[in-house]
Amino acid sequence: MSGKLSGRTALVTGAAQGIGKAIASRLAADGATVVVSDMNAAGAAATAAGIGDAAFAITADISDPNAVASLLNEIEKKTGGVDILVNNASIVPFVAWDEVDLAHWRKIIDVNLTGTFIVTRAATDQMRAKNKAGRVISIASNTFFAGTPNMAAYVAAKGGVIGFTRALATELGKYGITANAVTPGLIESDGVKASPHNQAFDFVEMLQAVKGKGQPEHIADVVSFLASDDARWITGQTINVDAGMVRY
Ligand code: NAD
Ligand code: 4PL
Repeated sequence: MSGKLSGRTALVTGAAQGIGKAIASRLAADGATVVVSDMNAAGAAATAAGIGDAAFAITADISDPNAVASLLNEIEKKTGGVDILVNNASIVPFVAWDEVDLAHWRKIIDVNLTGTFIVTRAATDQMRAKNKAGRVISIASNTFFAGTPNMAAYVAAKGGVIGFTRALATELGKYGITANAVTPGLIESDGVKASPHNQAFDFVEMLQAVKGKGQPEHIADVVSFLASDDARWITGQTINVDAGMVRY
Protein backbone atom coordinates (compact mmCIF):
# COMPACT_ATOMS: atom_id res chain seq x y z
CA MET A 1 0.00 0.00 0.00
CA SER A 2 1.41 3.39 -0.91
CA GLY A 3 0.70 6.59 0.93
CA LYS A 4 2.06 10.02 1.73
CA LEU A 5 4.82 8.52 3.94
CA SER A 6 5.75 5.54 1.78
CA GLY A 7 9.47 4.82 1.64
CA ARG A 8 10.02 6.45 5.02
CA THR A 9 10.95 4.94 8.38
CA ALA A 10 9.24 6.34 11.46
CA LEU A 11 10.46 5.70 15.00
CA VAL A 12 7.75 6.16 17.63
CA THR A 13 8.85 5.94 21.26
CA GLY A 14 6.41 4.85 23.96
CA ALA A 15 4.31 3.12 21.30
CA ALA A 16 3.22 0.07 23.32
CA GLN A 17 -0.03 1.82 24.27
CA GLY A 18 -1.99 5.05 24.34
CA ILE A 19 -1.15 8.00 22.09
CA GLY A 20 2.09 6.41 20.81
CA LYS A 21 0.21 3.31 19.68
CA ALA A 22 -2.30 5.46 17.75
CA ILE A 23 0.54 7.44 16.14
CA ALA A 24 2.32 4.23 15.10
CA SER A 25 -0.86 2.87 13.51
CA ARG A 26 -1.57 6.13 11.70
CA LEU A 27 1.95 6.52 10.28
CA ALA A 28 1.83 2.89 9.07
CA ALA A 29 -1.53 3.60 7.40
CA ASP A 30 0.18 6.58 5.72
CA GLY A 31 2.68 4.14 4.20
CA ALA A 32 5.65 4.43 6.57
CA THR A 33 7.65 1.54 7.96
CA VAL A 34 7.14 1.99 11.71
CA VAL A 35 9.49 1.12 14.54
CA VAL A 36 7.35 0.55 17.63
CA SER A 37 9.68 1.24 20.54
CA ASP A 38 8.92 1.07 24.26
CA MET A 39 10.49 -0.11 27.50
CA ASN A 40 7.47 -2.44 27.76
CA ALA A 41 8.70 -5.22 25.45
CA ALA A 42 5.49 -7.28 25.41
CA GLY A 43 3.36 -4.20 24.76
CA ALA A 44 5.60 -3.03 21.92
CA ALA A 45 5.52 -6.47 20.32
CA ALA A 46 1.71 -6.57 20.57
CA THR A 47 1.34 -3.11 18.99
CA ALA A 48 3.68 -4.04 16.13
CA ALA A 49 1.89 -7.34 15.55
CA GLY A 50 -1.46 -5.51 15.48
CA ILE A 51 -0.18 -3.15 12.78
CA GLY A 52 1.24 -5.98 10.68
CA ASP A 53 4.09 -6.19 8.17
CA ALA A 54 4.69 -2.42 8.13
CA ALA A 55 5.81 -2.42 11.78
CA PHE A 56 8.38 -4.06 14.01
CA ALA A 57 9.15 -3.67 17.71
CA ILE A 58 12.41 -2.76 19.42
CA THR A 59 12.61 -2.54 23.21
CA ALA A 60 14.44 0.50 24.61
CA ASP A 61 14.36 2.76 27.66
CA ILE A 62 14.73 6.30 26.27
CA SER A 63 16.71 7.40 29.33
CA ASP A 64 19.41 4.75 28.69
CA PRO A 65 21.96 6.04 26.12
CA ASN A 66 23.34 2.54 25.39
CA ALA A 67 19.88 1.14 24.73
CA VAL A 68 19.12 4.10 22.46
CA ALA A 69 22.38 3.65 20.53
CA SER A 70 21.48 -0.02 19.94
CA LEU A 71 17.97 1.01 18.90
CA LEU A 72 19.29 3.35 16.21
CA ASN A 73 21.87 0.82 14.99
CA GLU A 74 19.24 -1.87 14.64
CA ILE A 75 16.97 0.48 12.69
CA GLU A 76 19.81 1.41 10.36
CA LYS A 77 20.45 -2.28 9.63
CA LYS A 78 16.78 -3.10 9.09
CA THR A 79 15.56 -0.09 7.09
CA GLY A 80 18.51 2.19 6.28
CA GLY A 81 17.70 4.69 9.01
CA VAL A 82 15.09 6.92 10.62
CA ASP A 83 13.33 9.63 8.58
CA ILE A 84 10.66 10.56 11.13
CA LEU A 85 11.21 10.60 14.90
CA VAL A 86 8.19 10.89 17.18
CA ASN A 87 9.27 11.58 20.76
CA ASN A 88 6.20 10.29 22.58
CA ALA A 89 7.47 8.20 25.52
CA SER A 90 6.96 9.88 28.89
CA ILE A 91 5.95 9.18 32.43
CA VAL A 92 2.55 10.83 33.09
CA PRO A 93 2.50 11.27 36.88
CA PHE A 94 -0.24 12.41 39.25
CA VAL A 95 1.66 13.57 42.33
CA ALA A 96 0.38 16.20 44.76
CA TRP A 97 2.74 19.13 45.24
CA ASP A 98 3.47 18.12 48.87
CA GLU A 99 4.80 14.79 47.55
CA VAL A 100 7.03 16.29 44.86
CA ASP A 101 10.49 15.54 46.23
CA LEU A 102 13.91 15.63 44.57
CA ALA A 103 13.83 11.95 43.60
CA HIS A 104 10.51 12.41 41.77
CA TRP A 105 11.72 15.62 40.11
CA ARG A 106 14.93 13.97 38.89
CA LYS A 107 13.11 10.90 37.58
CA ILE A 108 10.62 12.93 35.54
CA ILE A 109 13.27 15.27 34.11
CA ASP A 110 15.52 12.28 33.38
CA VAL A 111 12.91 10.39 31.36
CA ASN A 112 10.64 13.07 29.88
CA LEU A 113 13.26 15.72 29.04
CA THR A 114 16.69 14.07 29.06
CA GLY A 115 15.30 10.91 27.43
CA THR A 116 13.87 13.07 24.64
CA PHE A 117 17.32 14.64 24.19
CA ILE A 118 19.07 11.23 24.12
CA VAL A 119 16.81 9.82 21.39
CA THR A 120 16.83 13.06 19.40
CA ARG A 121 20.64 13.33 19.52
CA ALA A 122 21.10 9.79 18.21
CA ALA A 123 18.29 9.91 15.62
CA THR A 124 19.16 13.30 14.15
CA ASP A 125 22.87 12.39 13.95
CA GLN A 126 21.77 9.38 11.88
CA MET A 127 19.47 11.54 9.70
CA ARG A 128 22.36 13.91 8.98
CA ALA A 129 24.79 11.07 8.19
CA LYS A 130 22.27 9.66 5.71
CA ASN A 131 21.20 13.01 4.24
CA LYS A 132 17.59 12.53 5.27
CA ALA A 133 15.10 15.37 5.04
CA GLY A 134 14.14 14.40 8.56
CA ARG A 135 11.28 15.20 10.87
CA VAL A 136 11.35 15.45 14.66
CA ILE A 137 7.92 15.63 16.29
CA SER A 138 7.87 15.79 20.08
CA ILE A 139 4.76 15.24 22.16
CA ALA A 140 4.72 17.91 24.88
CA SER A 141 1.48 18.85 26.72
CA ASN A 142 -0.93 21.75 27.12
CA THR A 143 -0.19 21.51 30.85
CA PHE A 144 2.77 23.75 30.00
CA PHE A 145 0.25 26.52 29.14
CA ALA A 146 -2.29 25.67 31.85
CA GLY A 147 0.04 24.95 34.78
CA THR A 148 -2.10 21.91 35.56
CA PRO A 149 -2.02 20.73 39.22
CA ASN A 150 -0.39 17.51 40.50
CA MET A 151 2.23 17.50 37.74
CA ALA A 152 4.84 20.15 38.61
CA ALA A 153 7.92 18.22 37.43
CA TYR A 154 6.04 17.03 34.33
CA VAL A 155 4.96 20.56 33.42
CA ALA A 156 8.57 21.73 33.77
CA ALA A 157 9.86 18.86 31.62
CA LYS A 158 7.28 19.59 28.90
CA GLY A 159 8.32 23.25 28.88
CA GLY A 160 11.86 21.98 28.41
CA VAL A 161 10.75 19.88 25.44
CA ILE A 162 9.15 22.97 23.83
CA GLY A 163 12.32 25.03 24.39
CA PHE A 164 14.49 22.22 23.07
CA THR A 165 12.28 21.97 19.97
CA ARG A 166 12.84 25.67 19.18
CA ALA A 167 16.62 25.37 19.55
CA LEU A 168 16.70 22.14 17.55
CA ALA A 169 14.81 23.76 14.67
CA THR A 170 17.49 26.45 14.56
CA GLU A 171 20.38 23.98 14.71
CA LEU A 172 19.03 21.46 12.18
CA GLY A 173 17.28 23.58 9.57
CA LYS A 174 20.46 23.79 7.51
CA TYR A 175 20.37 19.98 7.16
CA GLY A 176 16.78 19.97 5.95
CA ILE A 177 15.46 18.59 9.24
CA THR A 178 12.42 20.17 10.89
CA ALA A 179 11.50 20.00 14.57
CA ASN A 180 8.06 20.68 15.99
CA ALA A 181 6.11 19.95 19.14
CA VAL A 182 2.48 18.96 19.65
CA THR A 183 0.70 19.80 22.90
CA PRO A 184 -2.26 17.52 23.55
CA GLY A 185 -4.89 18.34 26.09
CA LEU A 186 -6.32 15.58 28.26
CA ILE A 187 -6.55 12.41 26.14
CA GLU A 188 -8.26 9.16 27.06
CA SER A 189 -5.10 7.04 26.68
CA ASP A 190 -4.44 3.70 28.38
CA GLY A 191 -2.25 5.45 30.94
CA VAL A 192 -4.81 8.16 31.73
CA LYS A 193 -7.66 5.65 32.00
CA ALA A 194 -5.69 3.82 34.70
CA SER A 195 -4.84 6.98 36.68
CA PRO A 196 -6.58 9.73 38.70
CA HIS A 197 -6.39 11.94 35.57
CA ASN A 198 -9.40 9.92 34.38
CA GLN A 199 -11.51 11.92 36.86
CA ALA A 200 -10.66 15.24 35.14
CA PHE A 201 -12.59 14.83 31.87
CA ASP A 202 -15.74 16.70 32.94
CA PHE A 203 -13.70 19.67 34.21
CA VAL A 204 -11.51 19.76 31.11
CA GLU A 205 -14.50 19.45 28.77
CA MET A 206 -16.07 22.48 30.47
CA LEU A 207 -12.97 24.49 29.46
CA GLN A 208 -12.87 23.17 25.85
CA ALA A 209 -14.33 25.29 23.03
CA VAL A 210 -15.23 22.09 21.15
CA LYS A 211 -16.89 19.50 23.38
CA GLY A 212 -16.03 15.81 23.70
CA LYS A 213 -13.39 13.48 25.14
CA GLY A 214 -9.89 13.74 23.69
CA GLN A 215 -8.80 10.53 21.93
CA PRO A 216 -5.33 9.31 20.86
CA GLU A 217 -6.42 9.60 17.20
CA HIS A 218 -6.92 13.37 17.61
CA ILE A 219 -3.18 13.62 18.23
CA ALA A 220 -2.15 11.00 15.65
CA ASP A 221 -3.93 12.98 12.88
CA VAL A 222 -1.83 16.08 13.61
CA VAL A 223 1.42 14.10 13.89
CA SER A 224 0.62 12.57 10.49
CA PHE A 225 0.36 16.07 9.00
CA LEU A 226 3.60 17.28 10.64
CA ALA A 227 5.42 14.18 9.37
CA SER A 228 4.23 14.77 5.80
CA ASP A 229 5.59 16.95 2.99
CA ASP A 230 2.64 19.31 3.53
CA ALA A 231 4.38 20.52 6.71
CA ARG A 232 7.74 21.25 5.04
CA TRP A 233 7.53 25.00 5.80
CA ILE A 234 6.76 24.51 9.51
CA THR A 235 9.61 24.26 12.02
CA GLY A 236 10.29 25.31 15.59
CA GLN A 237 6.54 25.44 16.25
CA THR A 238 4.27 24.12 18.93
CA ILE A 239 0.84 23.00 17.72
CA ASN A 240 -1.75 22.93 20.49
CA VAL A 241 -4.31 20.14 20.04
CA ASP A 242 -6.80 20.37 22.89
CA ALA A 243 -10.23 21.37 21.47
CA GLY A 244 -9.51 24.94 22.52
CA MET A 245 -9.04 24.30 26.25
CA VAL A 246 -6.23 26.88 26.31
CA ARG A 247 -5.61 29.70 23.82
CA TYR A 248 -2.05 30.96 23.95
P1 NAD B 1 0.74 6.14 28.44
O1 NAD B 1 1.18 6.10 29.85
O2 NAD B 1 -0.56 5.51 28.07
O3 NAD B 1 1.88 5.50 27.49
C1 NAD B 1 3.20 5.91 27.62
C2 NAD B 1 4.12 4.83 27.09
O4 NAD B 1 5.46 5.29 27.26
C3 NAD B 1 4.01 3.50 27.83
O5 NAD B 1 3.87 2.43 26.92
C4 NAD B 1 5.33 3.41 28.61
O6 NAD B 1 5.80 2.08 28.78
C5 NAD B 1 6.25 4.23 27.73
N1 NAD B 1 7.41 4.73 28.48
C6 NAD B 1 7.42 5.38 29.67
N2 NAD B 1 8.68 5.62 30.05
C7 NAD B 1 9.49 5.13 29.08
C8 NAD B 1 10.89 5.06 28.92
N3 NAD B 1 11.74 5.53 29.85
N4 NAD B 1 11.38 4.51 27.79
C9 NAD B 1 10.55 3.99 26.86
N5 NAD B 1 9.20 4.00 26.98
C10 NAD B 1 8.69 4.57 28.08
O7 NAD B 1 0.81 7.68 28.02
P2 NAD B 1 -0.06 8.55 26.98
O8 NAD B 1 -1.16 9.18 27.74
O9 NAD B 1 -0.34 7.78 25.76
O10 NAD B 1 1.00 9.71 26.68
C11 NAD B 1 1.84 9.70 25.53
C12 NAD B 1 2.50 11.06 25.41
O11 NAD B 1 1.50 12.07 25.33
C13 NAD B 1 3.39 11.44 26.58
O12 NAD B 1 4.49 12.19 26.13
C14 NAD B 1 2.49 12.29 27.42
O13 NAD B 1 3.20 13.19 28.24
C15 NAD B 1 1.74 13.04 26.33
N6 NAD B 1 0.47 13.63 26.74
C16 NAD B 1 -0.54 12.84 27.21
C17 NAD B 1 -1.75 13.44 27.56
C18 NAD B 1 -2.91 12.65 28.05
O14 NAD B 1 -3.86 13.24 28.56
N7 NAD B 1 -2.92 11.33 27.89
C19 NAD B 1 -1.90 14.82 27.46
C20 NAD B 1 -0.85 15.59 26.99
C21 NAD B 1 0.34 14.97 26.64
C1 4PL C 1 -5.15 18.94 30.54
O1 4PL C 1 -0.54 15.94 29.75
O2 4PL C 1 -2.79 17.94 29.27
C2 4PL C 1 -4.26 15.98 32.54
C3 4PL C 1 -2.26 14.40 32.25
N1 4PL C 1 -4.90 17.09 32.07
O3 4PL C 1 -1.17 14.50 31.33
C4 4PL C 1 -1.37 15.58 30.56
C5 4PL C 1 -4.42 17.75 31.01
C6 4PL C 1 -3.10 15.55 31.95
C7 4PL C 1 -3.26 17.32 30.37
C8 4PL C 1 -2.60 16.21 30.90
